[in-house]
Amino acid sequence: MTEQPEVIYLKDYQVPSFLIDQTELRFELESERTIVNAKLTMRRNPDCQQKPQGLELHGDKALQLYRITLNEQLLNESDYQRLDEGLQIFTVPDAFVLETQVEIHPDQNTALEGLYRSEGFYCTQCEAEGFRRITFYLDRPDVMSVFSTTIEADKSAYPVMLSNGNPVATGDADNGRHWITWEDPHPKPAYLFALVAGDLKMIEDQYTTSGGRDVALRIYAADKDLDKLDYAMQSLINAMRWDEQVYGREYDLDIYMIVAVDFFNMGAMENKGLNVFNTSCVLASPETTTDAGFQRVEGVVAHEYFHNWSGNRVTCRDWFQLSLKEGFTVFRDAEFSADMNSRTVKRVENVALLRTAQFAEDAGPMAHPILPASFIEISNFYTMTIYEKGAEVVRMIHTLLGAEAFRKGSDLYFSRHDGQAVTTEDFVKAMEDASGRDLTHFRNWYNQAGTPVLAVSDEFDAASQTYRLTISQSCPATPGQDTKAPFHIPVAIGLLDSQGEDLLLSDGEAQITTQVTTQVTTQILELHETRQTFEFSGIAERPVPSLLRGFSAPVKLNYPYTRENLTFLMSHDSDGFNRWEAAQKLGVDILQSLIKDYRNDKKLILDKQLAEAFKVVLADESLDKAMVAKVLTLPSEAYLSELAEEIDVDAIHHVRNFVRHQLAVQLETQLLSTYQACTCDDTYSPDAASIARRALRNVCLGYLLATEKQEHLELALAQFHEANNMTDSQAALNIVVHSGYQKAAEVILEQFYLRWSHEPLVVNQWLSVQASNPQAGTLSQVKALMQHDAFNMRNPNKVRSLIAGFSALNPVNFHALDASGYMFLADQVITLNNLNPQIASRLVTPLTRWKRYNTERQEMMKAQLQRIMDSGELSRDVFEVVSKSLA
Ligand code: B3K
Ligand code: ZN
Repeated sequence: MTEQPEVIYLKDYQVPSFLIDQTELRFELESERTIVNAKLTMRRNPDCQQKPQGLELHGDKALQLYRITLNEQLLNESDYQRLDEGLQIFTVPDAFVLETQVEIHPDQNTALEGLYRSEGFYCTQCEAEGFRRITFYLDRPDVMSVFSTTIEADKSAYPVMLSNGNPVATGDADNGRHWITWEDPHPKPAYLFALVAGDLKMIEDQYTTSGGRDVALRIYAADKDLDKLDYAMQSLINAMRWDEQVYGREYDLDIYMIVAVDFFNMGAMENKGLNVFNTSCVLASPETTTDAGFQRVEGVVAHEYFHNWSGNRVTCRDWFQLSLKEGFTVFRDAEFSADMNSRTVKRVENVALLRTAQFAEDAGPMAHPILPASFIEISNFYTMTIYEKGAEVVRMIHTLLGAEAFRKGSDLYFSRHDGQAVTTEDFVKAMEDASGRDLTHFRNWYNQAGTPVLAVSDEFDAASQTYRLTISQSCPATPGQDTKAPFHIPVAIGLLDSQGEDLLLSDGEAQITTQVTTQVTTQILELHETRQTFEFSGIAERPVPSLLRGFSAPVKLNYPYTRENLTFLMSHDSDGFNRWEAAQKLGVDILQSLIKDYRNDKKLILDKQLAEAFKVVLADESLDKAMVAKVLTLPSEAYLSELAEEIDVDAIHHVRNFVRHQLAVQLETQLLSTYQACTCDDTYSPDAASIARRALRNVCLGYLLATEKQEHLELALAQFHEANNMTDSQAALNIVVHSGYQKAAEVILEQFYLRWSHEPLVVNQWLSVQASNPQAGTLSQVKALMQHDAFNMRNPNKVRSLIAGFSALNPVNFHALDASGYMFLADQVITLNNLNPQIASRLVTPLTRWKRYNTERQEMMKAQLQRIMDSGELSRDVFEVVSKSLA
């Protein structure tokens, strides 16, 4: 049994007793070990009331301590002691220089935290608490220090050696070695430290900031990937310009570096001046990268760049404040992507993600507010809630204040707190101070978990020409929070007349009163109470309400729309997001009633309205093709599951396939002509219009194969063979494999692998196409693939593609009634718990949602969670997730 790990509480926060003004590091990279010398210039923190006699530093158990000196005096063993996860020095003066020397083993580091090796390169990952695996330190974000870093290594194996800031000196050493010193003038917490060394190649560009600073931009990668860096460079330049224009933020060093590594626990890391990226978020080429991949590169490059202000210049006081930098930065990168591409498409994609993954998290055992009150392992809190819901909360502030006041607020926040480690409260306060708005009630979003549910009803009084909307809010209980106070929710609405035109509404006041200043077509209703009625006068006929336009708040909204209302909104709503939303709602309504029929053994008959609505959309050439593709895509199995009271995996899968088949048969001609109309031989370009065309074409292809006609299989195979880009060839591969054409699938899977076996990122796609295959027999295929050369349990990208591809993206197979999927996942979690706890604990997620299934599945899922629990010494990461989900 695992010893009960300690729970850390926000309420216990105390300022650090000591500060580190200067940090001088020296790394000697040797083949079997690395020696780390740290020289810390320290003093007591004047803001700390206590004056402890001694000093406690963080430090991992695995650090091999060679020596410590205090003000150049060698300490002996009676002067200090090793703690479980640190070092205590019994007596220190008010100001002193502490030097330590330790040995570490990057080549044995499979957790990929601290200093480790990725395919021959050295690299680091320090957020959140990885720096303590490198040396003894005050590894907390409110201790900010100026860093100087010297790296020494073999010159031929490690010609490139990088760290934060600017290079200031370099030279040769004995035995074919060389060294370099980097200095970062900006004080920073240790989590932003980075070191990279290896035989890296780079591309270089240059950017001049609006203030006139010339910045060298360098993107480093392995030689073979050098031709896949241009898109990241262009994205970086676009992001730098955008942040100047939209937020008035300029870059603050002479050099900005990005390094691509293959072994990485997440997407990328915003280390000051030296971002380290998962190759999956930086490499892009038409032959190897899908449209989604290109957009991911653009978004992640921008996200990490934006952190330079929202995260680095102004950082977090403690890790409970994580959403301060992550929620805000996600909001910033989403707006950037919206400006670079199609705003509505970007919003639809974000909301789809939020509503499946984040809503599910908020309804599960790990539910937490965006400002959590406690944690066991902070790595478990890099969640959809902190990131995506955190971004929605910032977006709501933007909606409530308006763009101009929001910008004043962000300017005030950055200037007031530059160089500081602050809290979400400081952010909200700056927004209040700059705008004059009172956000007292709004703060509930920071402390309460769970997804609010809005129930909307309306009445129309023809005699007085009055229309009333009544909105009630509630929020389900979450762990540790049985009841919730009402939230302050901005609900953007419009009212449509019978011609589909927007009615003019008054701006500003929630309650429409006599004084009408300006008239708008979208009004923000501010909901504060459990139940509120909003009245609109001068309304001549009963309108159709368009509710929660642009998804103005992260809530579930229920209004008794008829199917006619929804098809009407699909074609008339002036809000692009809500046109899509109407299609989703229509799809959900139809699918849910068919699921009920299926479970009652009734014959399935598809309501004609769906095909008719789709036909209209397919015929309308004025529509954005990307939106047509989105509208034609039925609500996902994941979304239907999230909405279900009790998830019936098989019913959802069967019914959704049935509807797809019916639609395909009924719309075959239109689908085929749209498919052909979207065909294009131009050279690949990842611009919005081309992406839209490919998206629509591939949605049509998917439907066409659902007709089960041989001629359409031929079409898909032709696309697979002739495509000049990865988007089209991978889409064809995916469709053929998932449609159950087993023979054809085997052939093209083999061809695909032979063609791309030298491109790890493409091979990852190949793994995930197979892992997510809903056809029977996938689990044994996945097990076989684990033995394949293409798989490596130590590489998180491989694990995500194959194992999470199966457990998270293949519900019918994962939830097989013989428990084989559950047992398989538990086995992998137990193995990974030792190798890479962060990846292991992410992988458990599908099992933690057991309460959502029927008793039979519940028992089987719990049994596997229990088996993980009993499997021996668990990491804090896995322990926290498993114990909370069994509680
Ligand atoms: N800040 C990093 C995430 C670090 C995760 C540490 N377990 C990437 C990002 O959000 O930009
Ligand atoms: Zn981030």
